[in-house]
This record gives sequence, structure tokens and C-alpha cells, in this order.
Amino acid sequence: MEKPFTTHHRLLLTGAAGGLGTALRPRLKADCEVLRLSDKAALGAAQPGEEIVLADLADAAAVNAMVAGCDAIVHLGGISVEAPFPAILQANIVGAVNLYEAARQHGVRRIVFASSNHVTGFYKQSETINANHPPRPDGFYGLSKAFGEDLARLYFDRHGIETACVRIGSSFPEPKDRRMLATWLSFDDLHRLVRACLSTPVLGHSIVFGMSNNAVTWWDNSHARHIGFVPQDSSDVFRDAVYARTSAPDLNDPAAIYQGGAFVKAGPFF
Ligand code: NAI
Ligand code: 15L
Repeated sequence: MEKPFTTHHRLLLTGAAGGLGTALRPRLKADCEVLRLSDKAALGAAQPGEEIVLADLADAAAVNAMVAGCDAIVHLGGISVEAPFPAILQANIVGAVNLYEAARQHGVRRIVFASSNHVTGFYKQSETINANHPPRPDGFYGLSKAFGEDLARLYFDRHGIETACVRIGSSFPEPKDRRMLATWLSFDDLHRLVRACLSTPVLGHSIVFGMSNNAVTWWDNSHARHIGFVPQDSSDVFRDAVYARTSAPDLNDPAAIYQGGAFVKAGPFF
């Protein structure tokens, strides 16, 4: 098969040792000449076409070196669940500032930021929201992602760095429960979305909900049509199996009322 066009020369993937980083690592290699992988956790040996730069996002000097020489970034690194605020502060807030400041200093023009549906987790599952609805974070984790989205806007307005803030729903091999029938994003659709964000001619500062073509959805992506993302997968093929192995939700449970699911009652972590 002919190799598709490459979007960038040296593409940086942070959080490369995590679940989504592991899924994107082989997929993104076709999209660039050199894929630089970074994490604070071990990444194994570099394969052909790969570079490995270990860095803690909270370490500004290490992040600066990690970004040097890259022309675009897919930023997945950070704490991915609700956690004590001091840890979130370092990994997700200080880490994001370090990343954007390094991007500015090294002339990076485009970033795909792994935001989360937990930026808007306190909207109800009976509501449909779009990118213009105000954030309603469901915890410190969601709040840190809201900060990241605003940080990206600042660096676009002041420095012209384009960002796609991808509010990922639930990206796993399969939906794990009934909620994820609405929030699921397949790994292949995640890659399609990241590739669209990297290659669309004009990205600006954009917010896009990361979901597959699921019949049940709470999110309207009509403000992100300029990205050109067309999901090819759907949670619908898993529906019968998910219903068979899970019981009906308690409709008085906040986890069933709000879009953030169980995240809305995680913690409190101070
Ligand atoms: P993950 O927890 O599996 O991977 C995150 C990676 O970031 C880990 O390899 C971890 O070592 C690294 N990391 C954490 N703190 C770090 C630090 N201070 N310095 C350097 N690296 C650090 O998470 P996953 O599922 O792969 O998610 C990737 C990104 O996508 C995260 O930012 C997460 O918040 C976001 N996301 C994921 C969703 C999903 O369904 N998987 C849903 C919504 C958002
Ligand atoms: C997230 O933001 C988490 O990173 C992920 O682990 C999932 O729990 C996902 O949201 C979700 O809402 O299902």
C-alpha cells in the first residue's frame, strides 16, 4: 500500500508509554519522518524512525530539550484520572505550561492536546452540548484539562500556535459499560482524529469531542467541521454484549445522571 503523505518531519508524542500512546505509536509512524517518543516511564528501545527522550513534564529544562527540533506535538502526557491536586498541579498544569513555553521557544506551530470529556463532566447525560458550552469540570483532573484548553488559547492568541483541544471520551479497545456506548472512541478513530488535526490546513484554536460514530451521543461536533474528522467506527456493535453483562443504572446515582460518570464522585482529593 502506498504510504500516506506525512504531516510533519519530526513529530513529538508525549505520554507515549501510556494506553493511548502505545496505541498511537505504530499508527503515527506513517504520518511523519521521525517520531520522537517521550514519557517519564520507560519506553523500550527506539525502533527505526523513532527517537526516545525521557522527561518529566514538571521539569522545564527537560521539557525544553524534549521539544527541541520538533515541528508538531501530540501531547498525551500527564495524569489521566482524578488524583490529589499536588500531583495534578505538577503533571498537568505546570507540565502543560512547560510544554507550551518550550513550543514557543522552539517555533512549534501546531499541537494536539489530549483534553478530556471531564472538562464538561457536570452536564447531564440527557443534554447535548457543543464546544461553545462553558466548562463544567467534574474534579481537579477535569479542571486541569480546562486550564490546558485556556493555556492553548493564550498561546494561540499571543503567539499563533495552533491547538486542537481533543476532549477524548473513552478510548479503549471496547466500551466497558453502558456510559461508554456514548463516549467510546476507537483507537483507529483516535488516530484518524489526530491525523486530521495535524493535517487540516487551518486549525486555529479548536475544541473537538473525541468520539466514534456512536448512535447515542451527548456531544455535537458541528463547530469542528473544519478539522475534517469522519469517524469510521461505532460502539453500536458492542451494544448487545454491554447490555448483557451490565445491569440497568440507578437513575438517582450521580454517575448515571452526569456525563462524567463515576468521575463526578471520585475523591475528594485535596
Ligand atoms: P495513561 O495514564 O495510560 O498515560 C499517560 C502517560 O503520561 C503515562 O505513560 C505516564 O507515565 C505519563 N505521565 C504522567 N505524568 C507524567 C509526567 N509528569 N511527566 C511525563 N510523563 C507523565 O493515559 P491514557 O489513557 O493513555 O491517556 C492519554 C491522555 O489522554 C491523557 O492526557 C488523558 O488525560 C487523556 N484522555 C484519555 C482518555 C482515555 O479514554 N484513554 C479519555 C480522556 C482523556
Ligand atoms: C478520561 O479522561 C480518562 O483518562 C479515561 O481513563 C476514561 O476514564 C475516560 O476519561 C472516561 O471518561 O471514560
